[in-house]
Amino acid sequence: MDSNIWTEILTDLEKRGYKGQIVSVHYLAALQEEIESKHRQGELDEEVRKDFPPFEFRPPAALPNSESLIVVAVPQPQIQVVFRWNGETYPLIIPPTYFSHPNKEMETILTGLLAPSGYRVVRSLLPLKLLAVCSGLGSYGRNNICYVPGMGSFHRLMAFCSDLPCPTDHWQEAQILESCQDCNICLQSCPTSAITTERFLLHAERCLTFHNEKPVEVPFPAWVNPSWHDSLVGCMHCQMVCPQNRDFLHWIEPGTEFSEEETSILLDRTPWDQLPMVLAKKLEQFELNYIYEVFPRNLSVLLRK
Ligand code: B12
Ligand code: SF4
Ligand code: SF4
Repeated sequence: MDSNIWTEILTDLEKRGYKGQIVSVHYLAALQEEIESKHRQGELDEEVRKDFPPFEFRPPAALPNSESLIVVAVPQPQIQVVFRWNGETYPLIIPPTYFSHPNKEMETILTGLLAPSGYRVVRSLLPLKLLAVCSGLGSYGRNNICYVPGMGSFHRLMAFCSDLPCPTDHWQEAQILESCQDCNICLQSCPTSAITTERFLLHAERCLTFHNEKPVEVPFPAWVNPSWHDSLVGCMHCQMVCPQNRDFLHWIEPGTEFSEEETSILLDRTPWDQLPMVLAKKLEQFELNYIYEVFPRNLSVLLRK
């Protein structure tokens, strides 16, 4: 009976173009141990660790009798936003995952599937790539990003706890893509040398994304070369060169456009509450309000490079 619901959920997700996997809640302990062992071995930079969300390695208080973890991958495109500045047109990329935040929508879908059988779901804050890979949903690329068949690395991961009993007990060691065995293109194209041969774990403190996701008032470290930036936030170098992403690279959805006047207001790093109402609404409409804290600084670098 429960395994029927389990199959129904995964089939329903696939019909919607998503992919999911369900594992026992007992593996929360394995996830915790894996992350903490990296900490004990001194492999996690302190500044990077401070940026981790507060992972919850226990069933959430809202669902203490959780039995399973559901991890879902939702395909995500790159978004192109156009800025007009000094008579020039600048089309800039927002990488997958920054634009759309479908967590609530997914919770509603899963609730709709589980509620008729009396089960519930609650969103869970977990190390998502590790969960996805150990559950069998995807594999790590050498660039430390998770690849899911049919989506490459262009997807958003999310996780939920549920009181739905888990009928099978599938868990595996973290896997690397087979195609990485004879390839290191991402390593060669990473401008900051965050991907190395000396260890698998990313040197996240060197990753450009770590630095260009900081608030506008934080200056870039002196070693960051302005020419390395390729996106309004984040960085696409190690994903764009990857052969496993070949089929997804051209999935670019149009975002909005900003006039010379609007671009100038953004470049001035105008505080959110002082933005003209129309511009604030436009940023909200295109979900750029989520990254407003960070992108005006990156924009200055990109328009001047
Ligand atoms: C903190 C964080 C960052 C930090 C630090 C990244 C890091 N590597 O930790 C920074 C700001 C740098 C960052 C950057 C990016 N991020 Co980020 N980030 C996160 C966050 C919040 C936590 C990640 C985490 O758990 N780190 C802890 C480390 C220890 O875990 P790990 O990276 O999985 O590392 C494991 C492996 O290295 C493994 N391992 C060790 N040795 C070996 C050896 C072998 C052979 C194998 C197979 C494995 C293995 O062990 C480690 C776990 O202990 C997640 C959201 C979430 N809740 O999970 C998003 C998340 C991982 N980020 C995401 C994205 C999209 C990005 C960027 C691509 C953004 C961009 N540039 O456009 C970059 C990618 C940079 C990169 N090359 O990895 C997506 C990834 C989606 C995907 N397809 O995988 C996530 C899941 C957000 C989401 N909801 O979708 N991110
Ligand atoms: S570029 Fe090559 S090594 Fe890097 S993740 Fe893709 S297949 Fe693996
Ligand atoms: S996101 Fe950019 S800086 Fe970070 S590992 Fe990939 S290529 Fe390197």
